[in-house]
Amino acid sequence: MKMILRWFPFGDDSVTLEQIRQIPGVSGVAACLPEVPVGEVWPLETLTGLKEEIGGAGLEMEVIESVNIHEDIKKGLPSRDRYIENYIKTMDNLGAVGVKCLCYNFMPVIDWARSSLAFPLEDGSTALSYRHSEVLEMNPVKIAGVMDSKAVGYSLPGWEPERMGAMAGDMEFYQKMSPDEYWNNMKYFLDAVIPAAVKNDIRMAIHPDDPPWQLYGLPKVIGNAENIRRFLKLNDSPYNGLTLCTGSLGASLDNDIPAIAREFSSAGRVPFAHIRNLHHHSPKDFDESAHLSRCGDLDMFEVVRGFYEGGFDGYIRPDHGRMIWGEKARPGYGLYDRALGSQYLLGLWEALGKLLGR
Ligand code: DNO
Repeated sequence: MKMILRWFPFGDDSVTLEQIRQIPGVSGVAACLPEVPVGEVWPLETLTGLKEEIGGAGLEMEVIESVNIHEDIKKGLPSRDRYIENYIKTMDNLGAVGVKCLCYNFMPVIDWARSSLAFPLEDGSTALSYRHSEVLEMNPVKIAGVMDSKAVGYSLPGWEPERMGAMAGDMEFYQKMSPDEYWNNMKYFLDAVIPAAVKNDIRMAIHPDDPPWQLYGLPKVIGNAENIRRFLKLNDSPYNGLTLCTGSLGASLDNDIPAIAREFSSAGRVPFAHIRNLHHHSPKDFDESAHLSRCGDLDMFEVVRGFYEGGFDGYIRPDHGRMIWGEKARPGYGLYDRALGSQYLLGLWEALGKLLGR
């Protein structure tokens, strides 16, 4: 298992590589190139430079997060082949710089949704929060504006400006698409890219839908164990895997997160885990809490035990953190609370190792 943190290059992050290097037990970062428009090839020279920068700080760049999928692929349009070709070229470039895991998602139009990016918690910290009725009241175009205005000057992953222009039309397009058609489009993509994943030794890791329930009539696909099983069967290669995000899946109280972690880790299909906790006010209203079990609804010992006993040997990131100690940073991605979360998760991992042996 390797503990990493998400990091945004080219000055688009308040957190520095030097700071990340000083968090005990953190060996690398999940990097990205948000400035490359969706559908374009991630240039080898830029990736090489990025790897050198990260390596120069004593960290690894084995995970890349959010090589976003062009909407035409999700829609199944004839132009998808061109975008898939570009995706494969990007994978070849990632393979050339030693990337081992690629986290992506197949959510239509919007990546993740929250009603607040700085909801005040009782202890004076702030966190991302979700109130179902508020999210429903905002149409997706409005929510995009809200997300942007609250991002305190940082780009928000998944809310790239180029997507926003086409949003209204995309929304309409999906209203007419059947869930099976959407699944077929996913299979078409997987069957095309998995051979490139095998060739480059890059494990593909799809991120679950966040939240894991339907919004605005859009197809939602990866939200529970049954859908994950169906997804993994679409292409049975071990290179077709999952980013097991405990916060996204855990938003639904119907999901048994320790069991999900155990089942899919045992099957060898979890190259990457995002591990965080949530506190629910009702089944569809929650705040992103501190990582500790007592701060949220997930029993983090049992969650981590599920991964451990399932033989998980991928990458973990503490996912999001609250904003604490007056930090000013990209919502969810400050230094302090993620560093605390990483130490807690590493502590649980060490204890499990000593108790259970490995
Ligand atoms: C949100 C992130 C997601 C994730 C993408 C991967 O906090 O976990 O934006 O990076 O879904 O493409």
